[in-house]
Amino acid sequence: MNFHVLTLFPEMITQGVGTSITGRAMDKGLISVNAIDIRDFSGNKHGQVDDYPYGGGAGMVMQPGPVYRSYESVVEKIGHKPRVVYMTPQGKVFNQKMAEEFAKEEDLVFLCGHYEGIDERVLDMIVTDHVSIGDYVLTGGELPSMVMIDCISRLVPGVLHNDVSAEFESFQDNLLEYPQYTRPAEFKGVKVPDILLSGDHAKVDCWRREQSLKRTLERRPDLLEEAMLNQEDLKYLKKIKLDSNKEK
Ligand code: 6GU
Repeated sequence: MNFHVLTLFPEMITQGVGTSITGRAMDKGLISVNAIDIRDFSGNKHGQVDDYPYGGGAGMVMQPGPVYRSYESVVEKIGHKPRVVYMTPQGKVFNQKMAEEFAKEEDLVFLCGHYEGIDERVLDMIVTDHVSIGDYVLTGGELPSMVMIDCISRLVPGVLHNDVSAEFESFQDNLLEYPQYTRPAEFKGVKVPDILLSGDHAKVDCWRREQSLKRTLERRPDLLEEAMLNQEDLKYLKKIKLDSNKEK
């Protein structure tokens, strides 16, 4: 999968994504990350890419020309018109389901804005998706694009070890992960739950399922609405809800 990032801060992208699991995926050729400096397409010797807003007001607006030409350079390189994701707090809020959709693309372009935004005309011409990463305001689209690249990359076959990739299934299931433990078996007087040392895999699986259910009920009850729950799950949830009512 090939990510193309249109940005005024290309080193931020290459530094951020070049490390850890995404960095290894790049080395293995499973993904590529191409950070394109919009300033290289300014068309003037000063490298200016922004100007005052028509109608007045604070700040500067990114001009349409450099953005458009940087986009064209990608189209020329790949030979077709890709999906273009504009990173903006006004977009649809990113989630795992959207990541799975985007992971189907061979090429994906991220457009990162700065200053007070980008001239609306070029957005209308090239952007296919407006995406936000949450309800808070950041200084630019670089960190959000890295968040999306990280999340989408781990869905690309081979990027994660196969036994790890099952891990994300549980978010798909809309349940939170169960707690994990490793050695030592006792830490500052706190023991690892006995069941995990029992060697009884069926009991371990059952305990883990219950922990996931309990955690999701306590921390993200909204997720349970969408979760695929069987009779056993429902029985367990009923029981812990009753227990917590008794405490009150
Ligand atoms: Cl995608 N961009 C910016 N600038 N701020 C954000 C955001 C995106 N998502 C949340 N806040």
